[in-house]
Amino acid sequence: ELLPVRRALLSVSDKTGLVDLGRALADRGVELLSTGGTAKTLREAGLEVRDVSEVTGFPEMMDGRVKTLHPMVHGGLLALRDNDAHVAAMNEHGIGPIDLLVVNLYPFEETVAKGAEYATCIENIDIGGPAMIRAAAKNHAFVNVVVDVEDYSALLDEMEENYGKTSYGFRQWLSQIAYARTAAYDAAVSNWMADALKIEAPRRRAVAGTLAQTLRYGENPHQMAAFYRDGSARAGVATARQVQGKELSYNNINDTDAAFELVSEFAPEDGPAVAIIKHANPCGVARGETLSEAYRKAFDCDRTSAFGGIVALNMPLDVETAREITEIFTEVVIAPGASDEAIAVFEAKKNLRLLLTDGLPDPRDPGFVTRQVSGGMLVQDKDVGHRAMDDLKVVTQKAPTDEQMRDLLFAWKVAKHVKSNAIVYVRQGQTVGIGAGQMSRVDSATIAGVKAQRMAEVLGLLESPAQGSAVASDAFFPFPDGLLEAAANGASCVIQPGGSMRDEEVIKAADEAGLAMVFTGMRHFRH
Ligand code: 93A
Repeated sequence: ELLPVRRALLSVSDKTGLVDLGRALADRGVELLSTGGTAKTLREAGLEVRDVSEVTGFPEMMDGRVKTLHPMVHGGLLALRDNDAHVAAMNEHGIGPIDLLVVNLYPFEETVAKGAEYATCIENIDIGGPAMIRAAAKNHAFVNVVVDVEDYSALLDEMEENYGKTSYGFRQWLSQIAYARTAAYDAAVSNWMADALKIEAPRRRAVAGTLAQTLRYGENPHQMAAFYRDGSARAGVATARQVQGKELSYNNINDTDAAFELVSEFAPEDGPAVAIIKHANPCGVARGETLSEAYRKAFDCDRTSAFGGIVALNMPLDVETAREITEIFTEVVIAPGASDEAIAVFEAKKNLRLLLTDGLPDPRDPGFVTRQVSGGMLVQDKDVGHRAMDDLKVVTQKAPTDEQMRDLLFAWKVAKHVKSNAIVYVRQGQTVGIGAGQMSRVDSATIAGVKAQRMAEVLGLLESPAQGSAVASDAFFPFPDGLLEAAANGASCVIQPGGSMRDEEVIKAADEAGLAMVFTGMRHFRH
């Protein structure tokens, strides 16, 4: 699988590092082929180069639009070296194999960024370059393709390590990068045209993924929207079967995803769990002895908000839970399966959307999260951070009891799925107050307390269910005030990352308030 590099074709718009690369290759005895400007630069540096036009027998023509688009080039890139017919074709037509392609494309993105005119942008759409890149990348069994100046050194290192040869794994790695480049390039062209033509329909935009559904509208009715699948097999809203109900809306898809990702934090082996989501935040999460008990407890946390919510279950929907759910208006139910009787109960509610998946997603499966900002996007790892009992550090005089510990970990898992600043009160496997998305952590603690008070009123409880609760904070308390607010609302134990400059002050306040507190050493911001 180690193959020597004998012949290279270099055709680059950005000449950075070109001469050094050309010289290093020439020193290894690699024959260099090149297009006009690239050949000129190499020759001026005293290197020996063959013109592609000599190889093709055609001059570069039409302002360079046609220079490498020729069987002498593409045959050399695409021929399978271990295929008799391919080798015979090469011999018959005098096609020499090309083992290394170094291309960087016409600077289309830069040209657009400079505000160039339409015709100039069009001229900067590279055709021959991507054609060669895609050919070489397809034939990575034999061919190396480098599309980024940054990767010149990796190529030379690989050749250095292997006495002028490259490995199959290395060529595969280059190939993946190459296709990412051509995909991004064409996406840039399409999006530039969409802007130039003022095409707004999202279903015509080039994004990575396949169009799954053109949505009726986006977050609001005046916004157009579409749903793309990225091809991953993860159990979730993108791969679920819709058993019944109206078409999913943009907000449904977003909320259903939030609901299912949250409930999947609770392994079915540890018992039934239910999450109810409104506006991408949970308004109730609970465990129960049975699924219907878990649903009832999740619903009780905030009955008002649960109206029109999205319900996610960590185990197949049963008939009792189905009956409970249909007692109020619910937008979507998602579960890893359902019994026939449960499905029959839902049939009476024609609008209720029921989505069934094959199992739960693994909350620790790695992945990426992207977010659009003007002029680009942010990409980060999915938050797969996880804390178990052993990772927690007790920092107060009091240590949590076993029961408190269970509630703390439960609250911590929920807090990970609540928009920051997140404060979550939990008692006996049931959220009893959730404060989400506030700019101040103290306000989140207050709101969660108000929610708990309202739960007491709605259910006719004698005291706030936050009395004696476990409280989770998604990030550290920068001052004691947020913690004291939680204590005032009845919290008896606390889970939070720790790591504030004022940790000592906060710990002291916890001790004085008689709280047990544990540090996770890990934060779960979610914005
Ligand atoms: O105009 S093209 O689309 N037609 C081609 O046949 C072709 N072959 C290479 N552009 C083509 N190229 C591009 O020319 C390469 O992708 C590279 O960006 C550039 C290098 O040209 P030069 O060597 O003349 O500077």
